[in-house]
Amino acid sequence: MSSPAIQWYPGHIAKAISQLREQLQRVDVVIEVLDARIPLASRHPELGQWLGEKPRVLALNRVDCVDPSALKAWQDWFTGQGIPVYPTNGQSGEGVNRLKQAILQLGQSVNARRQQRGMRPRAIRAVVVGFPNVGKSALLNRLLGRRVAESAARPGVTRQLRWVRLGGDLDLLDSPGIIPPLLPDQEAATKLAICDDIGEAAYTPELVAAHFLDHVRMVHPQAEAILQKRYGWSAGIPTGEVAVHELAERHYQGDLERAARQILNDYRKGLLGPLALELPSTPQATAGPQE
Ligand SMILES: Nc1nc2c(ncn2[C@@H]2O[C@H](COP(=O)(O)OP(=O)(O)OP(=O)(O)O)[C@@H](O)[C@H]2O)c(=O)[nH]1
Ligand SMILES: [Mg+2]
Repeated sequence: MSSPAIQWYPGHIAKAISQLREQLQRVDVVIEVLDARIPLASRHPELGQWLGEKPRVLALNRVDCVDPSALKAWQDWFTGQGIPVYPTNGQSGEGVNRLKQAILQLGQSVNARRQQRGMRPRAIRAVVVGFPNVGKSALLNRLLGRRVAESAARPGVTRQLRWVRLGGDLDLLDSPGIIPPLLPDQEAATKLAICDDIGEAAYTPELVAAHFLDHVRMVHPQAEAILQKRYGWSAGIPTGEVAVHELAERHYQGDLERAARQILNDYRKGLLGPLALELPSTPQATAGPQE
């Protein structure tokens, strides 16, 4: 039996997209925030078209969740395409100063033009844009050095666009996570589910956790020992599905959903180590659970 496809498009997202496109006229610089574990799956395919020539920087957030070699590979990959990329940690603030300098630098031309016209300089206006739960609001707080926007570990926290103006050199617009109405690439959609970058109502945790285990065992063979130790699995568990069943039987009276949630939450909290789910040089496609 095949499972329903992963789709998640709550009403506030459609509204946010139209408001965002309106507000873009008022913005000098766009900060596109990606999840460093899945930089391709967490990239909005239409954003480039909406932005046109608008200056933008890319924040590769959650750097603590990927190993340094994966981070380097992605930095090289984006830089090779002429896209300035800044690795950040919205929680600790790592990398945020460099990001801020890049934003101010890109916005400089605004004040140069104003000066030519005899006008006083004004704060640079930037917006944080990206998929749900990638850390946009956390980054905004770090960029402003104050906790002004709500930021929490679930997708869909920010519901409305909101300008934050603190009278400094940077005005920031926080925006709700956006996502396309349809996710034709279900492999990518599964990665969004694994990373908690899409609403929980959109997927079945058992299928997603099983797929996560299969994927990790394939691309990170060194994680096998960590998984065995944490979950008490013996060597030779054939598939992720069997592994989820095994954990459910042993710890959760056969409750597959609870076992699956434990595995996914462990990964999301970094308890399984830093594990990138996408690398620029490896094939992205493996069979997802929805196929
Ligand atoms: N480990 C880690 N956690 C982070 C990082 N940046 C943000 N977080 C956490 O991720 C969670 C989501 O952050 P938010 O700032 O609410 O994300 P958002 O993109 O604004 O989410 P929505 O408003 O729901 O779209 C929070 O618990 C943050 O503390 C990071 O770089 N590393
Ligand atoms: Mg937010």
